[in-house]
Amino acid sequence: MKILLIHAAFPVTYWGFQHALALIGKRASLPPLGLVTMAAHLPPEWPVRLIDLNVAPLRDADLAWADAVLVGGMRIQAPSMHEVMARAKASGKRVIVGGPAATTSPEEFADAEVVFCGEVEGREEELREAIQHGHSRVVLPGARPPLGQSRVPRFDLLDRNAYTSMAVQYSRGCPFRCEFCDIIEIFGRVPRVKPTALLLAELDALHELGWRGTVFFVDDNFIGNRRQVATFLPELQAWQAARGWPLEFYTEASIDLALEPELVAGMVQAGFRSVFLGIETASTEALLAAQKTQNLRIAPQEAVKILARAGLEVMAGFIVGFDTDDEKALDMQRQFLEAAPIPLAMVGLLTALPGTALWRRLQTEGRLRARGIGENFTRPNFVPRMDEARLLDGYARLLTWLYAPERYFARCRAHLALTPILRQRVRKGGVKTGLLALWRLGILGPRRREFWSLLAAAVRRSPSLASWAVEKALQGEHLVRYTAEHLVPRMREAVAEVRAEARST
Ligand code: B12
Repeated sequence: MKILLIHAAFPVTYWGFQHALALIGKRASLPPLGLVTMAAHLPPEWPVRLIDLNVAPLRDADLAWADAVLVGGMRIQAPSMHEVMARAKASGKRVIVGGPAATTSPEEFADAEVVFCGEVEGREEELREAIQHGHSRVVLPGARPPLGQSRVPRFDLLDRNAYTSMAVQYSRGCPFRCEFCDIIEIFGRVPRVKPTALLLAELDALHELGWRGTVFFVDDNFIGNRRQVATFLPELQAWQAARGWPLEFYTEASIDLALEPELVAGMVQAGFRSVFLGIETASTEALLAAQKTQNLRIAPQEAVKILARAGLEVMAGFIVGFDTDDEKALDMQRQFLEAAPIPLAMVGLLTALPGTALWRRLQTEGRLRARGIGENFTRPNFVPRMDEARLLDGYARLLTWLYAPERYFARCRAHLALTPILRQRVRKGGVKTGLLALWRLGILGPRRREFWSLLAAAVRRSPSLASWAVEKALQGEHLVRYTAEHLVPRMREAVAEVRAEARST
Protein backbone atom coordinates (compact mmCIF):
# COMPACT_ATOMS: atom_id res chain seq x y z
CA MET A 1 0.00 0.00 0.00
CA LYS A 2 1.32 3.46 -0.88
CA ILE A 3 0.41 5.85 1.92
CA LEU A 4 0.04 9.60 1.61
CA LEU A 5 -0.06 11.43 4.95
CA ILE A 6 -1.58 14.89 4.95
CA HIS A 7 -1.36 17.45 7.74
CA ALA A 8 -4.22 19.90 7.28
CA ALA A 9 -3.70 23.65 7.02
CA PHE A 10 -4.03 26.03 9.98
CA PRO A 11 -5.84 29.33 9.68
CA VAL A 12 -3.90 32.42 10.78
CA THR A 13 -3.89 32.33 14.60
CA TYR A 14 -1.69 33.51 17.46
CA TRP A 15 0.10 30.17 17.54
CA GLY A 16 0.61 30.00 13.80
CA PHE A 17 3.23 32.83 13.85
CA GLN A 18 2.57 33.28 10.13
CA HIS A 19 3.59 36.97 10.04
CA ALA A 20 6.95 36.15 11.62
CA LEU A 21 7.69 33.04 9.56
CA ALA A 22 7.16 34.92 6.31
CA LEU A 23 9.95 37.33 7.28
CA ILE A 24 12.58 34.63 7.66
CA GLY A 25 11.66 32.25 4.86
CA LYS A 26 10.15 29.53 7.07
CA ARG A 27 6.75 27.93 6.47
CA ALA A 28 5.63 26.65 9.88
CA SER A 29 6.82 26.71 13.46
CA LEU A 30 6.29 23.03 14.28
CA PRO A 31 6.03 19.74 12.41
CA PRO A 32 3.06 17.33 12.63
CA LEU A 33 4.51 15.05 15.29
CA GLY A 34 1.32 12.97 15.54
CA LEU A 35 1.49 11.99 11.87
CA VAL A 36 5.19 11.15 11.83
CA THR A 37 4.76 9.13 15.03
CA MET A 38 1.83 7.24 13.52
CA ALA A 39 3.88 6.66 10.36
CA ALA A 40 6.44 4.73 12.41
CA HIS A 41 3.67 2.27 13.33
CA LEU A 42 2.69 1.46 9.75
CA PRO A 43 3.97 -1.77 8.15
CA PRO A 44 7.62 -0.95 7.31
CA GLU A 45 7.31 -2.24 3.74
CA TRP A 46 4.64 0.36 2.85
CA PRO A 47 6.06 3.42 1.07
CA VAL A 48 5.02 6.62 2.84
CA ARG A 49 5.04 10.29 1.79
CA LEU A 50 3.99 13.28 3.84
CA ILE A 51 2.58 16.63 2.85
CA ASP A 52 2.15 19.31 5.46
CA LEU A 53 -0.25 21.77 3.84
CA ASN A 54 1.26 24.52 5.96
CA VAL A 55 4.49 23.93 4.07
CA ALA A 56 3.58 22.74 0.57
CA PRO A 57 0.45 22.36 -1.55
CA LEU A 58 -1.22 19.06 -2.35
CA ARG A 59 -0.75 18.23 -6.02
CA ASP A 60 -2.97 15.92 -8.06
CA ALA A 61 0.16 13.85 -8.77
CA ASP A 62 0.56 13.17 -5.04
CA LEU A 63 -2.98 11.85 -4.87
CA ALA A 64 -2.50 9.81 -8.02
CA TRP A 65 0.56 8.12 -6.45
CA ALA A 66 -1.25 7.00 -3.28
CA ASP A 67 -3.43 3.99 -2.52
CA ALA A 68 -4.70 5.46 0.73
CA VAL A 69 -4.77 8.99 2.13
CA LEU A 70 -4.37 9.48 5.89
CA VAL A 71 -5.39 12.89 7.17
CA GLY A 72 -4.56 14.36 10.58
CA GLY A 73 -5.21 17.58 12.47
CA MET A 74 -6.90 19.47 15.29
CA ARG A 75 -10.48 20.70 15.23
CA ILE A 76 -9.27 24.11 14.11
CA GLN A 77 -7.92 22.41 10.97
CA ALA A 78 -11.25 20.71 10.20
CA PRO A 79 -12.19 22.90 7.19
CA SER A 80 -8.90 22.01 5.52
CA MET A 81 -9.31 18.34 6.49
CA HIS A 82 -12.74 18.17 4.83
CA GLU A 83 -11.37 19.84 1.71
CA VAL A 84 -8.53 17.31 1.43
CA MET A 85 -10.88 14.40 2.01
CA ALA A 86 -13.19 15.60 -0.75
CA ARG A 87 -10.27 15.77 -3.19
CA ALA A 88 -8.94 12.38 -2.16
CA LYS A 89 -12.35 10.75 -2.51
CA ALA A 90 -12.91 12.39 -5.88
CA SER A 91 -9.73 10.70 -7.07
CA GLY A 92 -11.01 7.36 -5.77
CA LYS A 93 -8.71 6.97 -2.77
CA ARG A 94 -9.55 5.45 0.59
CA VAL A 95 -9.53 8.15 3.26
CA ILE A 96 -8.64 7.54 6.91
CA VAL A 97 -8.74 10.36 9.40
CA GLY A 98 -7.05 10.36 12.82
CA GLY A 99 -5.38 12.61 15.39
CA PRO A 100 -6.87 15.09 17.88
CA ALA A 101 -9.95 16.24 15.94
CA ALA A 102 -10.96 12.72 14.94
CA THR A 103 -10.40 11.50 18.49
CA THR A 104 -12.54 14.10 20.25
CA SER A 105 -15.15 14.61 17.53
CA PRO A 106 -15.51 11.46 15.37
CA GLU A 107 -19.10 12.40 14.48
CA GLU A 108 -17.79 15.39 12.54
CA PHE A 109 -16.01 13.19 10.01
CA ALA A 110 -18.84 11.43 8.24
CA ASP A 111 -16.89 12.10 5.03
CA ALA A 112 -14.04 9.74 5.99
CA GLU A 113 -14.23 6.03 5.26
CA VAL A 114 -12.53 5.29 8.56
CA VAL A 115 -12.21 7.51 11.63
CA PHE A 116 -9.36 6.15 13.71
CA CYS A 117 -9.68 7.48 17.27
CA GLY A 118 -6.96 7.65 19.88
CA GLU A 119 -3.33 6.64 20.10
CA VAL A 120 -1.86 4.11 17.67
CA GLU A 121 0.75 2.50 19.92
CA GLY A 122 0.06 -1.21 20.39
CA ARG A 123 -2.73 -1.04 17.77
CA GLU A 124 -0.62 -1.63 14.66
CA GLU A 125 -2.83 -4.54 13.49
CA GLU A 126 -6.02 -2.46 13.89
CA LEU A 127 -4.41 0.39 11.98
CA ARG A 128 -3.27 -1.85 9.14
CA GLU A 129 -6.73 -3.46 8.94
CA ALA A 130 -8.42 -0.05 8.93
CA ILE A 131 -6.26 1.14 6.05
CA GLN A 132 -6.40 -2.03 3.97
CA HIS A 133 -10.00 -3.08 4.49
CA GLY A 134 -11.82 -0.29 6.35
CA HIS A 135 -14.20 -2.78 8.02
CA SER A 136 -15.51 -0.49 10.71
CA ARG A 137 -16.20 3.18 10.10
CA VAL A 138 -15.18 4.42 13.53
CA VAL A 139 -12.32 2.64 15.25
CA LEU A 140 -12.62 3.56 18.92
CA PRO A 141 -9.56 3.87 21.17
CA GLY A 142 -8.65 0.98 23.41
CA ALA A 143 -6.76 1.14 26.72
CA ARG A 144 -4.16 3.92 26.98
CA PRO A 145 -0.90 2.33 25.89
CA PRO A 146 2.34 2.54 27.87
CA LEU A 147 4.72 4.84 25.98
CA GLY A 148 7.38 2.14 25.83
CA GLN A 149 5.28 0.89 22.90
CA SER A 150 5.91 4.06 20.93
CA ARG A 151 8.48 4.14 18.12
CA VAL A 152 10.97 6.73 16.95
CA PRO A 153 8.93 9.14 14.78
CA ARG A 154 9.64 9.20 11.03
CA PHE A 155 11.36 12.64 11.17
CA ASP A 156 12.93 11.72 7.82
CA LEU A 157 9.54 12.33 6.13
CA LEU A 158 9.63 16.03 7.07
CA ASP A 159 11.00 18.91 5.04
CA ARG A 160 12.84 19.96 8.19
CA ASN A 161 14.20 23.23 6.80
CA ALA A 162 10.67 24.56 6.50
CA TYR A 163 10.20 24.61 10.30
CA THR A 164 11.66 26.78 13.04
CA SER A 165 11.49 23.99 15.60
CA MET A 166 11.29 20.20 15.83
CA ALA A 167 9.20 18.33 18.40
CA VAL A 168 9.38 15.25 20.62
CA GLN A 169 7.08 13.95 23.33
CA TYR A 170 8.28 12.59 26.66
CA SER A 171 4.95 12.10 28.44
CA ARG A 172 1.19 12.12 27.91
CA GLY A 173 -1.45 13.05 30.46
CA CYS A 174 -1.66 15.36 33.46
CA PRO A 175 -2.50 14.60 37.11
CA PHE A 176 -4.74 17.64 37.66
CA ARG A 177 -8.47 18.05 37.07
CA CYS A 178 -9.10 21.49 35.55
CA GLU A 179 -12.74 21.65 34.50
CA PHE A 180 -12.08 23.07 31.02
CA CYS A 181 -9.20 20.79 29.99
CA ASP A 182 -9.65 17.91 27.60
CA ILE A 183 -6.14 16.52 28.04
CA ILE A 184 -7.17 14.53 31.09
CA GLU A 185 -10.11 13.14 29.11
CA ILE A 186 -8.03 12.21 26.06
CA PHE A 187 -4.77 11.12 27.67
CA GLY A 188 -5.77 10.45 31.28
CA ARG A 189 -4.76 11.67 34.71
CA VAL A 190 -1.93 9.20 35.21
CA PRO A 191 0.97 10.68 33.25
CA ARG A 192 2.66 8.08 31.09
CA VAL A 193 6.35 8.55 30.50
CA LYS A 194 8.57 7.33 27.67
CA PRO A 195 11.56 5.22 28.61
CA THR A 196 14.64 7.46 28.62
CA ALA A 197 16.41 5.29 26.03
CA LEU A 198 13.53 5.76 23.57
CA LEU A 199 13.39 9.52 24.00
CA LEU A 200 17.16 9.78 23.57
CA ALA A 201 16.90 7.60 20.45
CA GLU A 202 14.42 10.17 19.08
CA LEU A 203 16.93 12.95 19.74
CA ASP A 204 19.63 10.82 18.12
CA ALA A 205 17.43 10.50 15.04
CA LEU A 206 16.97 14.26 14.84
CA HIS A 207 20.66 14.84 15.44
CA GLU A 208 21.68 12.36 12.74
CA LEU A 209 19.34 14.07 10.30
CA GLY A 210 21.32 17.23 10.96
CA TRP A 211 18.85 19.09 13.16
CA ARG A 212 20.45 21.73 15.39
CA GLY A 213 18.45 24.28 17.35
CA THR A 214 15.08 24.26 19.03
CA VAL A 215 13.07 21.20 20.03
CA PHE A 216 9.64 21.44 21.68
CA PHE A 217 8.80 18.77 24.25
CA VAL A 218 5.08 18.75 23.48
CA ASP A 219 4.13 17.22 26.84
CA ASP A 220 0.84 18.22 28.40
CA ASN A 221 2.66 18.71 31.69
CA PHE A 222 6.38 17.95 31.57
CA ILE A 223 6.49 17.52 35.35
CA GLY A 224 3.36 15.34 35.52
CA ASN A 225 5.55 12.54 36.88
CA ARG A 226 8.22 14.37 38.88
CA ARG A 227 10.13 11.33 40.02
CA GLN A 228 10.65 10.10 36.47
CA VAL A 229 11.55 13.56 35.18
CA ALA A 230 14.15 13.92 37.92
CA THR A 231 15.89 10.77 36.69
CA PHE A 232 15.50 11.71 33.03
CA LEU A 233 17.02 15.21 33.19
CA PRO A 234 20.61 14.21 34.10
CA GLU A 235 20.57 11.73 31.19
CA LEU A 236 19.35 14.42 28.86
CA GLN A 237 22.07 16.75 30.09
CA ALA A 238 24.69 14.05 29.50
CA TRP A 239 23.32 13.47 25.97
CA GLN A 240 23.66 17.17 25.21
CA ALA A 241 27.13 17.47 26.73
CA ALA A 242 28.41 14.48 24.74
CA ARG A 243 27.34 16.15 21.48
CA GLY A 244 28.41 19.72 22.21
CA TRP A 245 24.95 21.07 23.19
CA PRO A 246 23.26 20.82 19.79
CA LEU A 247 19.69 21.47 20.99
CA GLU A 248 17.63 23.94 23.01
CA PHE A 249 14.36 22.83 24.52
CA TYR A 250 11.07 24.30 25.56
CA THR A 251 8.00 22.65 27.01
CA GLU A 252 4.74 23.03 28.94
CA ALA A 253 4.33 22.52 32.68
CA SER A 254 2.06 23.32 35.60
CA ILE A 255 2.90 26.48 37.54
CA ASP A 256 3.98 24.52 40.63
CA LEU A 257 7.19 23.78 38.72
CA ALA A 258 8.38 26.99 40.40
CA LEU A 259 8.14 25.19 43.76
CA GLU A 260 10.65 22.55 42.59
CA PRO A 261 14.05 24.29 42.47
CA GLU A 262 15.91 21.06 41.72
CA LEU A 263 13.74 20.24 38.73
CA VAL A 264 14.05 23.79 37.45
CA ALA A 265 17.84 23.66 37.77
CA GLY A 266 17.89 20.25 36.10
CA MET A 267 15.85 21.55 33.20
CA VAL A 268 18.06 24.60 32.69
CA GLN A 269 21.21 22.46 32.89
CA ALA A 270 19.79 20.09 30.27
CA GLY A 271 19.16 22.99 27.89
CA PHE A 272 15.55 24.05 28.50
CA ARG A 273 15.19 27.77 27.85
CA SER A 274 11.47 28.41 28.15
CA VAL A 275 8.28 26.93 29.51
CA PHE A 276 4.61 27.48 28.82
CA LEU A 277 2.41 27.77 31.93
CA GLY A 278 -1.37 27.78 32.15
CA ILE A 279 -1.73 30.78 34.48
CA GLU A 280 -5.30 31.39 33.21
CA THR A 281 -6.38 34.09 35.68
CA ALA A 282 -5.38 35.98 38.78
CA SER A 283 -8.89 35.44 40.19
CA THR A 284 -8.89 32.94 43.08
CA GLU A 285 -12.63 32.59 42.73
CA ALA A 286 -12.35 31.53 39.07
CA LEU A 287 -9.48 29.12 39.78
CA LEU A 288 -11.44 27.46 42.59
CA ALA A 289 -14.56 27.15 40.47
CA ALA A 290 -12.53 25.65 37.59
CA GLN A 291 -10.78 23.28 40.03
CA LYS A 292 -7.38 24.61 39.00
CA THR A 293 -6.23 24.61 42.60
CA GLN A 294 -2.59 23.82 41.77
CA ASN A 295 -2.38 27.48 40.69
CA LEU A 296 -3.20 28.58 44.23
CA ARG A 297 -0.08 26.96 45.66
CA ILE A 298 2.11 29.88 44.57
CA ALA A 299 1.45 33.49 43.60
CA PRO A 300 1.75 33.57 39.81
CA GLN A 301 3.92 36.73 39.80
CA GLU A 302 6.31 34.96 42.13
CA ALA A 303 6.38 31.78 40.03
CA VAL A 304 7.16 33.67 36.83
CA LYS A 305 10.03 35.54 38.45
CA ILE A 306 11.51 32.41 40.01
CA LEU A 307 11.52 30.67 36.63
CA ALA A 308 12.82 33.68 34.70
CA ARG A 309 15.68 34.21 37.17
CA ALA A 310 16.59 30.54 36.88
CA GLY A 311 16.81 30.81 33.09
CA LEU A 312 13.37 29.70 31.90
CA GLU A 313 11.46 32.33 29.97
CA VAL A 314 7.78 32.03 30.77
CA MET A 315 5.15 31.90 28.04
CA ALA A 316 1.66 31.71 29.47
CA GLY A 317 -1.98 31.13 28.67
CA PHE A 318 -4.77 33.26 30.13
CA ILE A 319 -8.53 32.83 29.92
CA VAL A 320 -11.40 35.30 30.08
CA GLY A 321 -15.07 34.39 30.26
CA PHE A 322 -15.18 32.21 33.37
CA ASP A 323 -18.60 32.12 35.02
CA THR A 324 -17.26 34.20 37.89
CA ASP A 325 -15.72 36.84 35.57
CA ASP A 326 -16.96 40.41 35.45
CA GLU A 327 -15.34 43.70 34.42
CA LYS A 328 -13.21 43.57 37.57
CA ALA A 329 -11.76 40.22 36.51
CA LEU A 330 -10.77 41.68 33.14
CA ASP A 331 -9.06 44.53 34.99
CA MET A 332 -7.23 42.01 37.14
CA GLN A 333 -5.86 40.33 34.02
CA ARG A 334 -4.63 43.69 32.83
CA GLN A 335 -3.02 44.54 36.16
CA PHE A 336 -1.30 41.19 36.26
CA LEU A 337 0.02 41.49 32.72
CA GLU A 338 1.08 45.12 33.17
CA ALA A 339 4.10 44.14 35.15
CA ALA A 340 4.63 40.59 33.95
CA PRO A 341 7.93 39.55 32.38
CA ILE A 342 5.95 37.37 29.94
CA PRO A 343 6.45 38.45 26.31
CA LEU A 344 4.23 35.69 24.92
CA ALA A 345 0.99 36.02 26.88
CA MET A 346 -1.78 34.19 25.06
CA VAL A 347 -5.20 35.38 26.19
CA GLY A 348 -8.17 33.39 24.93
CA LEU A 349 -11.91 33.19 25.50
CA LEU A 350 -13.02 30.23 27.59
CA THR A 351 -14.16 27.45 25.24
CA ALA A 352 -16.11 24.36 26.21
CA LEU A 353 -14.19 21.53 24.54
CA PRO A 354 -16.18 18.37 23.78
CA GLY A 355 -15.82 15.68 26.42
CA THR A 356 -14.67 17.99 29.24
CA ALA A 357 -16.29 18.41 32.66
CA LEU A 358 -17.07 21.98 31.60
CA TRP A 359 -18.88 20.72 28.50
CA ARG A 360 -20.94 18.28 30.58
CA ARG A 361 -21.87 20.97 33.11
CA LEU A 362 -22.90 23.48 30.45
CA GLN A 363 -24.90 20.81 28.67
CA THR A 364 -26.80 20.08 31.90
CA GLU A 365 -27.37 23.80 32.36
CA GLY A 366 -28.62 24.09 28.75
CA ARG A 367 -25.97 26.70 27.88
CA LEU A 368 -24.12 25.03 25.00
CA ARG A 369 -24.56 26.70 21.66
CA ALA A 370 -25.18 25.16 18.27
CA ARG A 371 -22.08 24.17 16.35
CA GLY A 372 -20.43 26.91 14.36
CA ILE A 373 -20.68 29.59 17.06
CA GLY A 374 -17.50 30.12 18.98
CA GLU A 375 -15.24 28.15 16.70
CA ASN A 376 -13.13 31.04 15.48
CA PHE A 377 -12.10 32.48 18.85
CA THR A 378 -14.47 35.48 18.66
CA ARG A 379 -17.44 34.22 20.70
CA PRO A 380 -17.77 31.58 23.40
CA ASN A 381 -19.47 28.38 22.28
CA PHE A 382 -21.80 28.62 25.29
CA VAL A 383 -23.96 31.33 26.80
CA PRO A 384 -21.61 33.22 29.15
CA ARG A 385 -22.70 34.47 32.56
CA MET A 386 -21.28 37.94 31.98
CA ASP A 387 -23.17 40.16 29.54
CA GLU A 388 -21.72 38.89 26.26
CA ALA A 389 -21.25 42.22 24.51
CA ARG A 390 -19.39 43.60 27.55
CA LEU A 391 -17.27 40.46 27.81
CA LEU A 392 -16.27 40.57 24.14
CA ASP A 393 -15.71 44.29 24.18
CA GLY A 394 -13.56 43.98 27.32
CA TYR A 395 -11.61 41.13 25.72
CA ALA A 396 -10.98 43.13 22.54
CA ARG A 397 -9.74 46.09 24.61
CA LEU A 398 -7.50 43.83 26.68
CA LEU A 399 -5.92 42.39 23.52
CA THR A 400 -5.46 45.82 21.96
CA TRP A 401 -3.70 46.99 25.10
CA LEU A 402 -1.66 43.79 25.54
CA TYR A 403 -0.30 43.78 22.01
CA ALA A 404 0.28 47.46 21.57
CA PRO A 405 3.94 47.34 20.43
CA GLU A 406 5.21 49.37 23.40
CA ARG A 407 3.52 46.92 25.87
CA TYR A 408 4.93 43.87 24.13
CA PHE A 409 8.46 45.25 24.09
CA ALA A 410 8.12 46.39 27.72
CA ARG A 411 7.35 42.79 28.70
CA CYS A 412 10.42 41.63 26.76
CA ARG A 413 12.57 44.12 28.65
CA ALA A 414 11.04 42.98 31.97
CA HIS A 415 12.13 39.45 31.15
CA LEU A 416 15.56 40.63 30.04
CA ALA A 417 16.10 42.29 33.39
CA LEU A 418 15.65 38.95 35.16
CA THR A 419 17.27 36.43 32.87
CA PRO A 420 20.70 35.03 33.73
CA ILE A 421 23.37 34.78 31.04
CA LEU A 422 23.32 31.19 29.85
CA ARG A 423 25.02 29.27 27.11
CA GLN A 424 23.66 30.43 23.72
CA ARG A 425 25.00 29.20 20.43
CA VAL A 426 24.76 30.65 16.98
CA ARG A 427 23.11 27.91 14.96
CA LYS A 428 23.49 26.82 11.40
CA GLY A 429 21.06 29.11 9.59
CA GLY A 430 20.98 31.48 12.57
CA VAL A 431 23.14 34.08 10.88
CA LYS A 432 20.91 34.11 7.80
CA THR A 433 17.78 34.41 9.95
CA GLY A 434 19.43 37.21 11.94
CA LEU A 435 20.37 39.15 8.83
CA LEU A 436 16.90 38.75 7.30
CA ALA A 437 15.34 39.96 10.54
CA LEU A 438 17.74 42.92 10.78
CA TRP A 439 16.82 43.94 7.26
CA ARG A 440 13.08 43.34 7.43
CA LEU A 441 12.45 44.52 11.00
CA GLY A 442 15.34 46.87 11.66
CA ILE A 443 15.56 48.66 8.30
CA LEU A 444 12.19 48.19 6.60
CA GLY A 445 9.91 47.32 9.53
CA PRO A 446 7.28 49.61 11.03
CA ARG A 447 8.60 49.03 14.57
CA ARG A 448 12.27 49.86 13.96
CA ARG A 449 12.66 51.94 17.11
CA GLU A 450 11.36 49.17 19.41
CA PHE A 451 13.47 46.60 17.56
CA TRP A 452 16.78 48.47 17.92
CA SER A 453 16.06 49.46 21.47
CA LEU A 454 15.42 45.83 22.56
CA LEU A 455 18.46 44.61 20.64
CA ALA A 456 20.66 47.27 22.24
CA ALA A 457 19.37 46.48 25.73
CA ALA A 458 20.00 42.77 25.16
CA VAL A 459 23.52 43.30 23.85
CA ARG A 460 24.31 45.60 26.78
CA ARG A 461 23.43 42.72 29.11
CA SER A 462 25.38 40.25 27.02
CA PRO A 463 26.14 39.96 23.30
CA SER A 464 24.98 36.35 23.58
CA LEU A 465 21.42 37.64 24.09
CA ALA A 466 21.28 39.24 20.63
CA SER A 467 19.63 36.22 19.01
CA TRP A 468 17.05 36.13 21.80
CA ALA A 469 16.16 39.77 21.09
CA VAL A 470 15.82 39.11 17.36
CA GLU A 471 13.58 36.12 18.06
CA LYS A 472 11.37 38.18 20.39
CA ALA A 473 11.07 40.95 17.82
CA LEU A 474 10.06 38.42 15.17
CA GLN A 475 7.46 36.79 17.40
CA GLY A 476 6.22 40.22 18.45
CA GLU A 477 5.72 41.22 14.84
CA HIS A 478 3.25 38.37 14.45
CA LEU A 479 1.48 38.92 17.77
CA VAL A 480 1.07 42.65 17.17
CA ARG A 481 -0.14 42.23 13.59
CA TYR A 482 -2.42 39.27 14.28
CA THR A 483 -4.08 41.18 17.10
CA ALA A 484 -4.56 44.44 15.20
CA GLU A 485 -5.25 43.08 11.72
CA HIS A 486 -7.15 39.86 12.37
CA LEU A 487 -8.48 39.27 15.84
CA VAL A 488 -9.60 42.67 17.09
CA PRO A 489 -11.50 43.58 13.88
CA ARG A 490 -13.28 40.21 14.09
CA MET A 491 -14.01 40.83 17.78
CA ARG A 492 -15.56 44.18 16.89
CA GLU A 493 -17.82 42.40 14.40
CA ALA A 494 -18.72 39.85 17.06
CA VAL A 495 -19.67 42.64 19.50
CA ALA A 496 -21.90 44.22 16.84
CA GLU A 497 -23.45 40.82 16.11
CA VAL A 498 -24.24 40.23 19.79
CA ARG A 499 -25.75 43.71 20.15
CA ALA A 500 -27.89 43.15 17.05
CA GLU A 501 -29.08 39.82 18.44
CA ALA A 502 -29.98 41.49 21.73
CA ARG A 503 -31.98 44.17 19.89
CA SER A 504 -33.89 41.61 17.85
CA THR A 505 -35.04 39.59 20.89
C1 B12 B 1 2.17 20.59 19.89
C2 B12 B 1 0.77 21.13 20.03
C3 B12 B 1 0.47 22.29 19.34
C4 B12 B 1 1.41 23.00 18.39
C5 B12 B 1 1.08 22.58 16.94
C6 B12 B 1 2.02 21.59 16.38
C7 B12 B 1 1.59 21.05 15.04
N1 B12 B 1 2.23 21.43 14.00
O1 B12 B 1 0.66 20.27 14.93
C8 B12 B 1 0.99 24.47 18.60
C9 B12 B 1 1.70 25.04 19.80
C10 B12 B 1 1.22 25.39 17.39
C11 B12 B 1 -0.47 24.25 18.95
C12 B12 B 1 -1.43 25.19 18.77
C13 B12 B 1 -2.78 24.99 19.04
N2 B12 B 1 -3.31 23.91 19.64
CO1 B12 B 1 -2.29 22.35 20.12
N3 B12 B 1 -1.42 20.92 20.91
C14 B12 B 1 -0.21 20.48 20.84
C15 B12 B 1 -0.01 19.31 21.81
C16 B12 B 1 0.55 19.86 23.10
C17 B12 B 1 0.85 18.17 21.32
C18 B12 B 1 0.47 17.60 19.95
C19 B12 B 1 1.43 16.50 19.63
O2 B12 B 1 2.36 16.69 18.87
N4 B12 B 1 1.26 15.33 20.26
C20 B12 B 1 2.15 14.21 20.12
C21 B12 B 1 1.59 13.18 19.15
C22 B12 B 1 2.52 11.98 19.08
O3 B12 B 1 0.34 12.78 19.66
P1 B12 B 1 -1.01 12.95 18.80
O4 B12 B 1 -0.97 14.18 18.01
O5 B12 B 1 -2.18 12.71 19.69
O6 B12 B 1 -0.91 11.71 17.79
C23 B12 B 1 -1.18 10.39 18.17
C24 B12 B 1 -2.59 9.94 17.78
O7 B12 B 1 -3.53 11.01 17.82
C25 B12 B 1 -2.41 9.34 16.43
N5 B12 B 1 -2.56 10.19 15.26
C26 B12 B 1 -2.18 11.45 15.07
N6 B12 B 1 -2.48 11.86 13.85
C27 B12 B 1 -3.05 10.82 13.21
C28 B12 B 1 -3.54 10.68 11.92
C29 B12 B 1 -4.09 9.46 11.52
C30 B12 B 1 -4.63 9.31 10.13
C31 B12 B 1 -4.16 8.38 12.43
C32 B12 B 1 -4.76 7.07 12.01
C33 B12 B 1 -3.66 8.52 13.73
C34 B12 B 1 -3.11 9.73 14.10
O8 B12 B 1 -1.09 8.84 16.43
C35 B12 B 1 -0.25 9.51 17.35
C36 B12 B 1 0.48 8.48 18.18
O9 B12 B 1 -0.39 7.77 19.00
C37 B12 B 1 -1.49 18.82 21.96
C38 B12 B 1 -1.79 18.09 23.22
C39 B12 B 1 -1.46 16.62 23.06
N7 B12 B 1 -1.01 16.01 24.12
O10 B12 B 1 -1.57 16.01 22.03
C40 B12 B 1 -2.28 20.11 21.77
C41 B12 B 1 -3.64 20.05 21.08
C42 B12 B 1 -3.52 19.15 19.87
N8 B12 B 1 -3.83 21.44 20.66
C43 B12 B 1 -5.03 21.84 20.78
C44 B12 B 1 -5.49 23.16 20.48
C45 B12 B 1 -6.95 23.47 20.81
C46 B12 B 1 -4.63 24.12 19.90
C47 B12 B 1 -5.00 25.56 19.52
C48 B12 B 1 -6.30 25.67 18.75
C49 B12 B 1 -5.00 26.40 20.81
C50 B12 B 1 -5.52 27.80 20.64
N9 B12 B 1 -6.57 28.10 21.37
O11 B12 B 1 -4.99 28.57 19.89
C51 B12 B 1 -3.78 26.03 18.69
C52 B12 B 1 -4.11 26.03 17.19
C53 B12 B 1 -3.00 25.74 16.26
C54 B12 B 1 -2.58 26.91 15.42
N10 B12 B 1 -1.45 26.86 14.77
O12 B12 B 1 -3.22 27.86 15.33
C55 B12 B 1 -5.94 20.73 21.27
C56 B12 B 1 -6.73 20.11 20.13
C57 B12 B 1 -8.15 19.71 20.53
C58 B12 B 1 -8.86 19.09 19.35
N11 B12 B 1 -9.75 18.18 19.64
O13 B12 B 1 -8.66 19.42 18.21
C59 B12 B 1 -4.91 19.78 21.95
C60 B12 B 1 -5.30 18.31 22.01
C61 B12 B 1 -4.67 20.37 23.36
C62 B12 B 1 -5.91 20.45 24.22
N12 B12 B 1 -5.85 20.98 25.38
O14 B12 B 1 -7.00 20.11 23.92
N13 B12 B 1 -0.68 23.01 19.45
